[in-house]
Amino acid sequence: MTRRTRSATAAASSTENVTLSTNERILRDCHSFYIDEDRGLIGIAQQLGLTLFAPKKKINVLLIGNHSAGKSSFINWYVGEHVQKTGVAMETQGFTFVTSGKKRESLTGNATLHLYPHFDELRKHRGVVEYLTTEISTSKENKFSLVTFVDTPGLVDGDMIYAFNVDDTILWLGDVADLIFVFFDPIGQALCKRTLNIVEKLNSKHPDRIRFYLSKADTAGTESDRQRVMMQIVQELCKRPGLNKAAFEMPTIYIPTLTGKTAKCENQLENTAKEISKAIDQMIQTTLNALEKDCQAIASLAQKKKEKDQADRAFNWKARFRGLVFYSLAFFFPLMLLLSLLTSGVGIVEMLGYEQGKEVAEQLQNFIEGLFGLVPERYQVGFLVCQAALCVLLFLLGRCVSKTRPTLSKRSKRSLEEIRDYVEDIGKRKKALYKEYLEQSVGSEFVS
Ligand SMILES: Nc1nc2c(ncn2[C@@H]2O[C@H](COP(=O)(O)OP(=O)(O)OP(=O)(O)O)[C@@H](O)[C@H]2O)c(=O)[nH]1
Ligand SMILES: [Mg+2]
Repeated sequence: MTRRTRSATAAASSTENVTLSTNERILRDCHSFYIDEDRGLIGIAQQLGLTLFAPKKKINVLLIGNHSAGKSSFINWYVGEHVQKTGVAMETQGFTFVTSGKKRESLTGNATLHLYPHFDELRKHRGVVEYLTTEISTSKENKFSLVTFVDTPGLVDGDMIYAFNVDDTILWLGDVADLIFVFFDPIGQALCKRTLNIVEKLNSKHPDRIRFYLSKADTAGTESDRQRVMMQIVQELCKRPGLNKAAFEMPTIYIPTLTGKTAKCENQLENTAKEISKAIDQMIQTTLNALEKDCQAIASLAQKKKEKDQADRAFNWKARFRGLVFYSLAFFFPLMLLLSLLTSGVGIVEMLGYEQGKEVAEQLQNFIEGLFGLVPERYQVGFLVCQAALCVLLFLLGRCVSKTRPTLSKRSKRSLEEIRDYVEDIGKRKKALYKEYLEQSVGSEFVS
């Protein structure tokens, strides 16, 4: 990277820093710790045989409900922009991701899956990609910059034919969603069997993610009408064993700008924004905690690898020693034999005229002769064969016990130390990020 491009990137990132909220910056920093090209935690962990995943930068909010329940209108309200088409007709025919970005743009299915590779599994749901779009908005309204809404087609019973398996796709999206908003409107109520079936399944799998709302509550009529509608919905829900839960809550919501006359009932629309904020806070804490855990896991793996290398080195020393013992034993007898031949048969020592050597040679010869003398003459050939076999056996055993384990090069050891220092440094930066995050809610004087 040239100096000019580097300074341009730095300038761009500092301008970005100014426009980003603290939470966005925390999540962006955490994300970059993982995916950094040179020193990303994902790459480092991979070297150590550990698989890590980059943390999310946004939460996914899945919206489901009967046709015309007000799902798309709710997204438009939260985003503060008319991103999604709304109307009494079946407006949303496929799945739409509504997310924030630098430029207002609409993406097709394939581009959407490039943007969200973790949604790639949607390809397995036949027909979905053709009905998948992404709407990018520049809005900074509410906490939209940290949310991706997933708008779904309105659910209806009967002859309606979807171009894909809508039930399975929604169930799959429920698995990857952080929040699932279920909208029941006073007209559709909870009478759509398809909606109830899906909600029941989602609720059995992710009861903590589901939130029920009575949408378009302003159209419910008088207070007593609204209560009757509520009762009917709750009754329908309670018929299902999977939805028959205690402390059932269903805030009433409506979009103020869409009400004809002044609505008479209480609007708990802010509850939705609060739920989204809570889920974002949860995600930030989970991300920071995961960062700490992942750094610890990497440091401990690096340490273990170092300890293993030390143990391997100690093992190798022992193996070499064991090998030496066995090889010495294996070569002892043939060496004796050779020396005896050299000293007696050829008489090299005498030839060379070494007086002291001659003495040693004589002793050696006596020893060998003594050794052979122990064996009766008729067994001496057999004894020699046995000795040869023993020699081969000891040699093979020596090879076996002297096998060494591979050890780390100096460079690899240094790189392990660097990894440990690096994750320690990230740990410190994570502490600073946590502090920043907590300071937003409790103030700097309470955070140590
Ligand atoms: N009075 C009133 N009308 C609403 C409210 N929310 C939505 N609407 C209207 O209800 C109709 C349907 O709204 P949509 O947002 O398109 O509903 P949807 O659930 O996305 O519908 P599908 O995409 O067809 O499933 C539109 O005409 C909206 O203007 C509300 O809170 N109060
Ligand atoms: Mg819609």
